[in-house]
Amino acid sequence: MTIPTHTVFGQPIALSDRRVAVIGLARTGLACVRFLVRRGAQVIGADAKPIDQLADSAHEVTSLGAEVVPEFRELEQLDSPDLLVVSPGVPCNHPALVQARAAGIEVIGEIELAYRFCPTPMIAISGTNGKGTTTMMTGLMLEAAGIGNVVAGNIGLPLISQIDRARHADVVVAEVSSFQLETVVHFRPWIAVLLNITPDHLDRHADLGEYAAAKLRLFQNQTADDYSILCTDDSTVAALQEQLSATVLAVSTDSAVSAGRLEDNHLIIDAGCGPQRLLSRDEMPVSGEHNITNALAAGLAASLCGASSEQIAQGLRSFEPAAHLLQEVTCVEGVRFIDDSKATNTAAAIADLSTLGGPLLVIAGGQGKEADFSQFGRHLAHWCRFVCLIGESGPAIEAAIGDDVDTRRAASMQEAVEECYRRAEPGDTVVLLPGCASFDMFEDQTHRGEQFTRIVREIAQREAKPGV
Ligand code: UMA
Repeated sequence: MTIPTHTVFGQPIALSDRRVAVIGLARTGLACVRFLVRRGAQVIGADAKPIDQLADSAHEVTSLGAEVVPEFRELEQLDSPDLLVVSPGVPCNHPALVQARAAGIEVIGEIELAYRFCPTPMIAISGTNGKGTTTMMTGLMLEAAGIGNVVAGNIGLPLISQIDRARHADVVVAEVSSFQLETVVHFRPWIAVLLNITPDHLDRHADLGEYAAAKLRLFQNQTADDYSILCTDDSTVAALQEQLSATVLAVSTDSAVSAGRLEDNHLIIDAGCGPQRLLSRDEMPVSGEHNITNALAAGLAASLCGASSEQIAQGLRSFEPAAHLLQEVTCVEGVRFIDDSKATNTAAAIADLSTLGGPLLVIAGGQGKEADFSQFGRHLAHWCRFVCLIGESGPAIEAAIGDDVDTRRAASMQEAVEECYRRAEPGDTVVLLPGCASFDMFEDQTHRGEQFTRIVREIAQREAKPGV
């Protein structure tokens, strides 16, 4: 199997001397402004924030010769743009986007812009959980095979920022979120990977159906020349098998016939050239059943690019879990502290609870995204002997846990960590496992994990100097 030479389908976007408005001026928006200015567009950078909160980004935008529109709400603030490029955090039903579409102005997301200029075929990886891990694993497998690749997207590195670099690569590996998929048009990945669809972001998407529909845009332009890798242990993903135009490769740890499967406790992949054994599940560099699925999906994608089983296994062995994902911080007086700040929805948090096993002392809660907490509450009650609740969703999660487990609410991360440590005994594990987004109390999930880690390290220092 080899990487095809075809790259982009769909009309090229003319940029030179066209007025292009970029909506949102954080990581994605700034990367778009830089890209568009380099291509000769007249760029306007717009953001809902007032100018004093846009200090650094506004400075960069103006120094690039582009205009800045702060406090952006309405299309008329943009002075007749030809094209709008939208950041993932800007909802599709934003009034200005609705007005632009009604006025016949093209509205696309950053992923569509990146796709239209992408010089290589693309592997796009999505799913509610595990997409970042699978994206990283795929990159490492390609690396081990000497296949030039660029890894970017929702992992924190805007895809558009890497498109010029991709000229020297064979393939681009992109983590794509539902927010990013909502605004694609011609986007057609050569390989599309869908891991799972469970309730998340229900504050942005009207319901699970709308969220799933966004994820399905991954496949909408694929043809028989492309591949769809589906993790069919998820029933919503399994139901897609008959509907797609591309060649489907299924991954399942429960089925003996899937293209990605477990046999005698070994990870096996067959991308069309016969079964290949990767490694045994005991050799996996990360724990958790879901990571076997992630590794099989990544292995199939790498195999389609021409990587051998030895190279795929070598890449997988070199995988190290990302920060804030079941990451051990330290052990204080026999109490283990684990940072799982990236468990930002209940499905991820439930999977991680069973990976960790109990009994645990857990810090849970945050911005609830209108999730149903009943299952999360039942799992917390099963695995925990104490749950400290933070953030907006604290009361709802506490109600879902019921009376069988001790709970307490804390107003800050400091209070939550101190409370867990006060109650913990040697041999116990304290986990930051929010099951929620972070934006009610923190800048983002990384900031939340960093605060937890800092407080734990301060406790460790304090305990190392008794009497101080
Ligand atoms: N803004 C407006 N108007 C609005 C909404 C936002 O002007 O109506 C402005 C904000 O004031 C802010 C900017 O838009 O200045 C924020 O844009 P953004 O939210 O798109 O943030 P970026 O920093 O560009 O980060 C985005 C992704 N963020 C979201 O999807 C919310 C990052 O994913 C991604 O890593 C980054 O692009 C690079 O691709 C984060 C995320 O939480 C990690 N993703 C969700 C997830 O993984 O579950 C989908």
